[in-house]
Amino acid sequence: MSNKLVEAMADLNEDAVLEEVKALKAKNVPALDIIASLQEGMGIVGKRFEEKEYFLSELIMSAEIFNEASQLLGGMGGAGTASKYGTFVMGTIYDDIHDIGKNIVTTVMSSNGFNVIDLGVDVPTAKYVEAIRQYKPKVIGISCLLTTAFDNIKECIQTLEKEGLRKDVKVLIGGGPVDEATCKYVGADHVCRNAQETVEYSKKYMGVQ
Ligand code: B12
Repeated sequence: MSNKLVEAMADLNEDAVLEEVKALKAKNVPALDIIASLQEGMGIVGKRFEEKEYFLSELIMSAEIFNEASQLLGGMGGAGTASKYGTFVMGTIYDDIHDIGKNIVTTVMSSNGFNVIDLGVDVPTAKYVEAIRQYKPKVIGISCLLTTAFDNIKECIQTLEKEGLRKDVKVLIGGGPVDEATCKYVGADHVCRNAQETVEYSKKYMGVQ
């Protein structure tokens, strides 16, 4: 973890963030480790927002800085784009438009050989149902950053059950406030803290190691 990068991200110091990302890249620090520091910084941004030290404009700024920094990281060091594993369907649940974490997960999954179908943000249940019928994935991912949208994930998973699709698909969830208790509450299979964990669990569920 680069404390310098965590602090620069938390302070929304754009120049310092970009400079430090370039410096870490030059030292061959893996892209996912750099992302972990940026993610930690974003957590502090969130806390400052909660404590009313930051406002919506700062949240927007943090997203812009994060996106610029991840552009410097390019493909995030995967194993190439040829699809050697199964299909992974991913989206951010409806009422939620946070997509930075989702985009990292989809990029890393596809660069690790998964065929990724990205449904975007604010995804209604019907779109998950349609995608599961069409692409027949063994694993799907639902991203959620808002506690107020937990019930939406629950509704989505219950609908998959009603439609007879749940037994054939593992449901991974993730996003800042999501934890084991959320996983139990919404009826998902597993919660992943980062993209690498998502790759590992997906390989396991898809029967490849
Ligand atoms: C940036 C940001 C925004 C940006 C988002 C821009 C974008 N394009 O995504 C903007 C400004 C749009 C925004 C808006 C809002 N936000 Co906001 N936002 C954030 C912030 C600061 C960072 C989120 C982020 O990108 N983190 C970095 C990424 C890399 O981390 P991550 O998403 O967790 O993803 C990683 C893992 O979790 C995992 N992962 C993520 N998804 C998935 C999915 C699967 C399947 C798997 C396996 C893994 C996985 O892998 C990722 C990579 O490691 C968070 C603070 C926080 N602590 O998260 C608040 C936060 C999420 N926002 C919050 C709020 C309240 C809002 C607003 C309601 C504010 C408002 N008053 O309007 C709106 C809601 C808009 C909406 N309807 O969705 C609250 C939510 C509180 C709560 N308890 O629900 C937070 C927690 C801030 C806070 N502490 O108060 N926000």
